[in-house]
Amino acid sequence: MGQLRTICLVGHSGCGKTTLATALMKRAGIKEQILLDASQEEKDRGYSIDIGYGAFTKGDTTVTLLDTPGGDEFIEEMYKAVPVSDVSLLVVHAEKAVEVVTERAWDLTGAAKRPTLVLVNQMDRENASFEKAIASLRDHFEGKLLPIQLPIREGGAFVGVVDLIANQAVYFAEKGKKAIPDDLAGPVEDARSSLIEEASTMDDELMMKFLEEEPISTEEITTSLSIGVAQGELIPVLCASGAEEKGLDTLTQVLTGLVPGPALDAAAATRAIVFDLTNDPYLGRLAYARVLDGTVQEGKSLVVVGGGGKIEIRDMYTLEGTKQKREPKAPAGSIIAIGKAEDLKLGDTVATSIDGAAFDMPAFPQPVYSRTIVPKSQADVEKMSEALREVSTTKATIQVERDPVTKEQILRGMGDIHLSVFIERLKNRYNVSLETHTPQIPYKETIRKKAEAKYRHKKQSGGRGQFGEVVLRIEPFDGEGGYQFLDEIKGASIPGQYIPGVEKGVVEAMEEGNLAKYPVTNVSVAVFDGSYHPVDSSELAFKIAARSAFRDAFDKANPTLLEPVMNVQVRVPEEFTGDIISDLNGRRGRILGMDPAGKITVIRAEVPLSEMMSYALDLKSRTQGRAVFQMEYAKYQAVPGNIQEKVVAQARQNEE
Ligand SMILES: Nc1nc2c(ncn2[C@@H]2O[C@H](COP(=O)(O)OP(=O)(O)OP(=O)(O)O)[C@@H](O)[C@H]2O)c(=O)[nH]1
Ligand SMILES: [Mg+2]
Repeated sequence: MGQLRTICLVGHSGCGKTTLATALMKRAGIKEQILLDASQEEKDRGYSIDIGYGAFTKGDTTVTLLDTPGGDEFIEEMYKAVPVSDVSLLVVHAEKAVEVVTERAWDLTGAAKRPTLVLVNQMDRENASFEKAIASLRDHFEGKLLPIQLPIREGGAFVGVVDLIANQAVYFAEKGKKAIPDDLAGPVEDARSSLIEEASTMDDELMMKFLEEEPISTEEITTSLSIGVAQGELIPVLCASGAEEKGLDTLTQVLTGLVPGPALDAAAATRAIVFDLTNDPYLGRLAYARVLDGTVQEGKSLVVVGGGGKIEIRDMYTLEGTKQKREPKAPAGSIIAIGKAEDLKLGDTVATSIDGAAFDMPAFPQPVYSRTIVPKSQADVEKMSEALREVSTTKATIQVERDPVTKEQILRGMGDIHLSVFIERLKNRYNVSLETHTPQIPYKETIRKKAEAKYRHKKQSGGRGQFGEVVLRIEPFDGEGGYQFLDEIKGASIPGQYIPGVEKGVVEAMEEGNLAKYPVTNVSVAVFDGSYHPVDSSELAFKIAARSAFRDAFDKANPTLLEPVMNVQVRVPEEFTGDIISDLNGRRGRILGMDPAGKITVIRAEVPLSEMMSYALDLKSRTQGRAVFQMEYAKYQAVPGNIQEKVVAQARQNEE
């Protein structure tokens, strides 16, 4: 059986990953149409949105490519692809060098100490510079970046590369020509000796030879380098042009030769990790998985580790070019797509036994941008929830939620482009049209002091009347659940059977609020007196009385608006720290701390949610996309008086 390699392409949007992956497959002899950016939204926009899957075979090695999008709002795809790849191919634009997502990709691949290769791509461009790209990489990143090639340019054209390991040139147009151009002799010698020096740190024998200046063979360098790559210690740097299909054969050789294959056991108990879900237009829901151990077979069933259900493997696919083909048997190291597996979730480990070891995927970033979504027509209302569910289960950073306070349907994502793309997808695939607007803030109401009120509900017009009188006291309450109800009736001023009615009335009044129609919280309510009528009293009458009594007491208890406050963490390059802090202050933020981490500062703050609604967009424009942030709900806190006045006035206006 042949070898398997899984390679993820990561890097900033526009560096040429999709073009490169397409060219690699084409050169490897894939005859059928290759289409990585296959979805309608990708075709319309001209960039990648989902992981693109493709595979080709070179010699006895089958290479599966995972082409990730480089747009920062689509970052989750990188979180899916990197952990299941044998090597990350970090692609860098030869004119632009290190960009924002290059940094993000570096963190994600490097943090895991995984094998990584860097490719300086688009070397055909007029102002392409391998040297500048390397300098930029070294400036940004700590790590042993080792050029294993140097580009050969003639009259501005990219015509070949010097293979520093073999110490010979490769010309794209002339097979067999191997002479290193004279003007490169010096740079080649320098680059080659640092390459050998670094490689020799991986192997004592080679180190001796290096120190004694003995001749060193291509094989010896290759062996030591691949040890360094396997450990994530050495990071080879190559150059190519995907669009002009230059440097791709050597790249493929390195990817299949230098990069270590998976040390996996095809005979062991079966285990696979589900790292991506898609809705294929022809095949329906597909769960992409990497086989970790053993062999996955059609017709056999697996279980979800940790207690999920049984999964029948009915339709299984691997890739040939970008086409799925049925595959009855996939050994460890394979990337497979499991069809008709509606029950599988992102991050599920499936195995022969429920006690199999779970494969831990890194935690996905949390969505930081929210919009309220409203169906455009009645027909959209009916299709919306199904469509939203289909789309959101495939994406960890797209979440749909109904806000319990405002009752709005909220779509969360990473930014405005991200949400627009998925709203387009809902239209294209499910014919659902949605409008979006800024979500309402889920304010709450509370009181600042103790108050009492009495309310008598009495109706005696024909037939049976209604009667109930409630006297209650409310006061601020910090205990669990934000609410407590006390029955302090002594004697029988309100008979026990009506007390549940009283509580229902209180709860209803609390849900409705009485300041700006937001729910009331942090209140203790004690009913301590009242009166009843032997014939006309009922649970309903007491409910009505209690509701009004609560409202009256609430109005007297110095009612206050509370707003949600978020725990915010911003990671910024240090030069933006001052600017970002003063901006957070301007958003009524409270800075909790600053942790410098290399060239990055992590700022921690508490900021009201109402000030964060467009932060994802504002932060990006303030820092040219170089800062990222996370936020999560922290607590509710009193709104300043002037803002409370505005919110209350707005609520009154809405009511009219
Ligand atoms: N001159 C030149 N242009 C290239 C090369 N590779 C890609 N391009 C162009 O650069 C643009 C972006 O290429 P893509 O391959 O879509 O870039 P990507 O990295 O996949 O971008 P995302 O999917 O957004 O991450 C396209 O217009 C390509 O034609 C190259 O090697 N040389
Ligand atoms: Mg792409």
